[in-house]
Amino acid sequence: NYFDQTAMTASPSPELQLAIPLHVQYIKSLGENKDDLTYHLTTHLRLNAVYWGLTALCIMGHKDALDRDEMIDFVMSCWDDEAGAFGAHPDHDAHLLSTLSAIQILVMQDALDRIDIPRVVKFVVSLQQPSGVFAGDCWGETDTRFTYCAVNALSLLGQLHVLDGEPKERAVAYIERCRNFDGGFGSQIGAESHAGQVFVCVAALAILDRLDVVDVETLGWWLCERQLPNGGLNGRPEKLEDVCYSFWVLSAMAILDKIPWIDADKLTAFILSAQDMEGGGIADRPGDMVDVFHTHFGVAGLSLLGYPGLVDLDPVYCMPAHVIEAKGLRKPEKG
Ligand code: GRG
Ligand code: ZN
Repeated sequence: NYFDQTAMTASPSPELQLAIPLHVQYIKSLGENKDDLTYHLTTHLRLNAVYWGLTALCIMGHKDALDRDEMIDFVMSCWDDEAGAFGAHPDHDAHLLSTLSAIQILVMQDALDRIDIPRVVKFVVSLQQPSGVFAGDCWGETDTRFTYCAVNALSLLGQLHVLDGEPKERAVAYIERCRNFDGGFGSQIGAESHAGQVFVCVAALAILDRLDVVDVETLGWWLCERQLPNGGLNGRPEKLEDVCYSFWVLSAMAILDKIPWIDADKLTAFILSAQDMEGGGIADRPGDMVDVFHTHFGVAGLSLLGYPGLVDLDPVYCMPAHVIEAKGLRKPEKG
């Protein structure tokens, strides 16, 4: 009939591709609307956003799109000399989240020599609580996110050995107590499983070489259940899909060697459909406003899926695999 014929003769719509030049331009534009990159980054992006932007550029093979010296100067301007670590903005108090971002940026820019490593190590170690979990800063909020930040930062600094023995045992024991019946992990003991917390706990255990704590089959099942009929992933049952879970969920699956349990083609199509094909950038879901966070985690997810032309991402450190490999920190995947 007529409809079948048109369906057969209509030219297929060109398959959506990753618009790398547009996304590079979008990330550059975040720092270029004012003469001074530093000014703009302080007011609009903060230190973690510089890490997201730089990592996305590295994965897309355009690391040099942002000026290296300006970026390093900005990172150093976030140093909190009283605490001995980095804040999110110049004149902000030091925090583990921003300290990890600073270290990740300096590692990617091969500028770790700018850091007073013993002071940062002292700051990180001082935040471990008697239960084993880490606080984010001197005000004491605790979360398994901060344990990940602490062990990632120490590992990148080549100082993970400072946790050897009882501090490491306590850190692992706390994460183990956050494991739930569904194999997932929460932010605190008794908190519900959430894909973001699953990532931080599994990645921290990978760095600490204690993946034996993970119930791989149960968690692998919970993680692949995050895929919805539209191809996108949610962060926990009954919630909406969101591009950033392409990283939080997939990275944990990569560490556990369960990526084949996801429908990669459908997830790839979902991430690509959340691109802004005019202004560049990726949103949390199709039609929403783009931001650098979802641009980074969308590109990161595509890299984990083996999207052609992208640099491999290390799922544990969320940095280019060749950078982690060069530091001798690349973990073999768990079989
Ligand atoms: C170096 C990659 C890297 C991370 C640093 C900050 C951090 C360590 C990890 C964050 C992990 C995390 C908790 C991510 C989840 C973020 C997110 C999308 C939270 C949204 O939660 P809800 O409850 O949304 O607002 P849902 O999707 O559940 O409705
Ligand atoms: Zn999101």
